[in-house]
Amino acid sequence: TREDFGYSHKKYHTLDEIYQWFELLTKQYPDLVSIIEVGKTYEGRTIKGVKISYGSKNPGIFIEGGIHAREWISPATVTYLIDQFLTSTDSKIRKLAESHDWYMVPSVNPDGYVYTHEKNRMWRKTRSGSGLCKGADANRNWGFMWNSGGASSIPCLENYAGKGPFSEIETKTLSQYLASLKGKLFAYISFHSYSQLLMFPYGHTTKHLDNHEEEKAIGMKAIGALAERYGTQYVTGNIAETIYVASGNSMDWVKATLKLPVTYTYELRDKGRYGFLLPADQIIPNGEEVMDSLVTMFDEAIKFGY
Ligand code: PAY
Ligand code: ZN
Repeated sequence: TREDFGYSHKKYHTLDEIYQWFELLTKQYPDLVSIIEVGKTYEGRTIKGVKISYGSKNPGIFIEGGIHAREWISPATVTYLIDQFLTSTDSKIRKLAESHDWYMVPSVNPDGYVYTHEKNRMWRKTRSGSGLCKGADANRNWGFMWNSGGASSIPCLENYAGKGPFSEIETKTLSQYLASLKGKLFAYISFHSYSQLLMFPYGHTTKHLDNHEEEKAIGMKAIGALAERYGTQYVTGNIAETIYVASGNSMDWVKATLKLPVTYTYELRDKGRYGFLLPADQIIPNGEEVMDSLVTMFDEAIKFGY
């Protein structure tokens, strides 16, 4: 971690700070890091991430953070991972970093994230619309089995699915970017909080996927590795059986449309003591244990030929 470089993992950062740090990274690592623009927002911001690539044509992994604005540990985890992939001297992390192309986006809902910093810390949704209740749940708005359970048609509710599939410019533009990567990606990871779960699709149904057993087996190994460092206990399983039915989420669309074999949604720390307000001194330990789990996840994925 590089406090000398103006970016500390001991505190949560604003969107501007994250984007400024990206610019520094492209200057410090011009051969490895490029800024990617993966979408637009209702209020006119750009959804930005970084691509980290140590070689050409490595298998691609997309990392989604911050789809829910108040889940601050999610963007913080993604920026921690970016830093580690560039600076870690641990041989397992180096191998993981250097053998993949990483598309890493800490906040896919920047309007919401800014709103949690400036107006309402507990905001979850996007900021679209002009009615009494603004925004849609960006994790209920994707165009696969849209609004078919665990989502709402009522704009004032937290899980409002939006006016229609991809009514939100954030999900629409991000999905177009993802579709443009077809053939390059084999894995998609999204970070939420809280509950300490490692979930895989589907969310709209409890029916098992073709590779349910494989995702479950990889998930079990990954949460075992996660627990080793600090004893943090996770549970793994599909979204609908592990937390609740949730349709129109990003992961279901990715699974159904891009047909990637490795797809996981983390519900990060904690289990409710602090909930969305996880203290900043947990960013690093949380990041360390998540990295441990990713090392194992992708070691295991190879064993299944993924
Ligand atoms: O795709 O991860 C999914 C569905 C489950 C999450 C969701 O509702 O989108 C679970 C919740 C979340 O991270 O947003 C859990 C948190 C604690 C909440 O707000 O209920
Ligand atoms: Zn969430």
